[in-house]
Amino acid sequence: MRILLYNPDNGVTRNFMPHLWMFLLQSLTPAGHEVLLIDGNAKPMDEVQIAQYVRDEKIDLVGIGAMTRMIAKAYRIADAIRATGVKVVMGGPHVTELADEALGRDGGPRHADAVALGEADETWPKIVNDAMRGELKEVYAPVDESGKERKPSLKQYPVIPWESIDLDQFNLVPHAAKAMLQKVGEGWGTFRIVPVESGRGCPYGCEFCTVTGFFGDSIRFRTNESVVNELLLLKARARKEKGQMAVFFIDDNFAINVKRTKSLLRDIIAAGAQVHWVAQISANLLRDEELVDLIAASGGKWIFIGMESIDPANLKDVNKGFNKPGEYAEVLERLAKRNVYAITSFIFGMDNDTVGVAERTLAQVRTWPPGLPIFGLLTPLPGTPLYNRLEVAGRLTRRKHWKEFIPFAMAHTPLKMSIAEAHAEVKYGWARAYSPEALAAAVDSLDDQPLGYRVNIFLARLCFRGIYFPMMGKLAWVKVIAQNRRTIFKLAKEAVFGRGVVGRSAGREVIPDNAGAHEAVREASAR
Ligand code: B12
Ligand code: SF4
Repeated sequence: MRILLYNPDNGVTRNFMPHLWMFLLQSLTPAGHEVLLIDGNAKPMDEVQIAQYVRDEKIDLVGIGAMTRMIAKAYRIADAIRATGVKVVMGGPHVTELADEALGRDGGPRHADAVALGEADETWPKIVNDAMRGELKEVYAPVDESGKERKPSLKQYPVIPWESIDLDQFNLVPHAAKAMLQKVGEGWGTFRIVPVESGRGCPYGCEFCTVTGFFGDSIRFRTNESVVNELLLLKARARKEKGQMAVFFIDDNFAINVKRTKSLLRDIIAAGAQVHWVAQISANLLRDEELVDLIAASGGKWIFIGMESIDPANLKDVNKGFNKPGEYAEVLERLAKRNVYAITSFIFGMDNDTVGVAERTLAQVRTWPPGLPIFGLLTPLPGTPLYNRLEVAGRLTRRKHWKEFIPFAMAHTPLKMSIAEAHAEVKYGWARAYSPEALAAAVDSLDDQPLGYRVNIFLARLCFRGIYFPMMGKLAWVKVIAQNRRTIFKLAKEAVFGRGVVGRSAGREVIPDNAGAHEAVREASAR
């Protein structure tokens, strides 16, 4: 069969990284089938185009995976494909929780011929074989022979053939610049961020998160050897094509078992398998100095920390009391000392939030080493304890918010402010944290570091700005470059002429109170 695996775009920003499930299922497909991959973020297609593609390419089976926020698009694409007579299987966190919705058993229209519940590592080969025989079932659950739920072990992890997979659609370097950039340094003709998992599961059970329910609270790991070999494969490919390969360890909590993480990082160093990497680690696990040393030595550059709130009452409400806002600064300093920086994620609209929460949060952020703060709204995802609590309390304002996805929009009423006020807080957070002045201050706060670090923080901030202020067209980029021309000029001057007299500035990011932020706020209001 010719099988297409498709991941819809989220309709707002382009993902910087492809989705692991596609490569994983491709590697787990029984021999004798051809598997094509399309990530809608890299190759946007509408319903008419996908239907045409399926016909032109003579596709026999389509697999679609989607998070809740892309499910409406996923259903539309599935409908268009099914209308051509080709069967559609859906999987991923959303349909696992709401299989009846996808199968049209909840009174609504049917979108999928079959649904794979939970982790599909072991069910995917069965699905392909059943489809081949024309005996596709409606629901595939990861169970053992006696019908008991079984979480796949990661000890026999498949080898993803990174050396030969077509990764053209995932190159972050513009096509026009490829040939020229191949000659720069070790080569920058391609730059890709590739998802790699080293383990699954998180026992913490935060109220808003689907992970503990989906992957279970039993944590499973790949062998160090299999992870190290994967990194070596990625490095070899980057070298061969005169490009760069960075890795996002997508484990929910990369250091959930600190002993194991240290042993993996040591093995990576010993094998010379270091690549630049990003991972998600909760703040409580970053108290360990030796772990942070190993993170830096093994290539760790950015750590994503789900801080969520600076208010302990909020954290307790969502079962994340293990986060201690009092130690955030210390944790971030510990990382920054090794030139590792943090993506700090905050959620507004929590039950104890009041108007002004964004400014209170930013006041703390400004005292920390420069990083990439991101702001979202508390979102009741189906199947989470949060969803159930809000439903029982009658607080959901859009019970099926995923049917009409709106970015940065609440689906329930917060307790101590209105929905509109919560939206305004998020807007304020993004506008202030990513204003030209804030970007300049972040760069200046690294004045005692080599140019590369300052360019890195500047570029990363520009890209992250696009999460809230989508920069999809050339015009949007021109505008943002013009707004940040002073910082760009300063960095360019230093690159050409070297550095003059440099004095370390205030040490940390100090953002002028009002200057310039108005411009960004105006832009935010215009969205
Ligand atoms: C990496 C990641 C991201 C990346 C982007 C995704 C990417 N390019 O990889 C980044 C960091 C950008 C991101 C952002 C967000 N993420 Co995210 N992310 C993850 C994370 C940590 C890993 C995903 C992964 O690769 N897992 C490993 C693979 C193997 O698992 P899997 O994808 O579930 O696939 C398995 C099964 O689901 C199934 N399967 C999946 N698809 C299909 C399709 C078919 C046909 C079949 C048969 C089977 C199948 O088989 C696979 C193998 O077992 C997950 C948590 C997690 N551990 O999964 C959250 C997760 C997916 N994210 C989540 C959320 C909420 C978000 C955000 C909306 C957060 C926010 N508020 O901004 C954003 C939005 C992203 C966007 N662009 O729209 C939620 C989604 C819950 C939901 N119901 O939708 C998750 C589950 C985490 C959570 N807190 O609950 N995320
Ligand atoms: S620590 Fe992260 S992955 Fe684990 S339950 Fe909490 S939010 Fe989810």
